[in-house]
Amino acid sequence: MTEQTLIIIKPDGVQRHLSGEIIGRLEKRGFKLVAAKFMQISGELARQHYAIHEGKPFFEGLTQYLSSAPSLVMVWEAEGIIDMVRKMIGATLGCDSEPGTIRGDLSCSMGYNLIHGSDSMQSAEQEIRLFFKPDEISSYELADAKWLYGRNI
Ligand code: IDP
Ligand code: MG
Repeated sequence: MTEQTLIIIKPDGVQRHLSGEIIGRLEKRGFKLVAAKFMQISGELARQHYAIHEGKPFFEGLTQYLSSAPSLVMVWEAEGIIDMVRKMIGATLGCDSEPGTIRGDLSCSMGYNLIHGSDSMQSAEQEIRLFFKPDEISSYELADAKWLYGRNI
């Protein structure tokens, strides 16, 4: 089933010049970019986005981190993309994530971990709605869709 997921290149990713590297990995996998916004997320929006973590010891630091400098907020689309991207991102903390993953290759911090990716269809829908109006999300065909998504079985 075609899914959409919210991906945020967080402030450390932008500051460390890793936006291109991260987008490159998503593009090379064949996912379709359907929306993007470069913005400094407000404290209020960061709290809404991470509302599920309210009350946890890292909540204040987390929302300060997300709102401290610009982020690149995007929606990517593909069949089964939510789980595929989560696997590409790796474990939550850079120090725990496997080599080959975005965090495992590019980060080693306890809380600064470069990227957010939605973890379920329900959270993807909520998160996308928080950052984008429906008319800011493009609907189009990729010219190479036949080769990317084709199957012989
Ligand atoms: P995820 O980004 O892998 O989905 P979540 O558990 O949803 O991880 O946590 C949201 C964000 O909160 C993480 O990406 C990370 O930036 C931060 N975070 C999570 N756990 C900790 C922690 O134990 N210490 C510091 N920051 C944390
Ligand atoms: Mg999460």
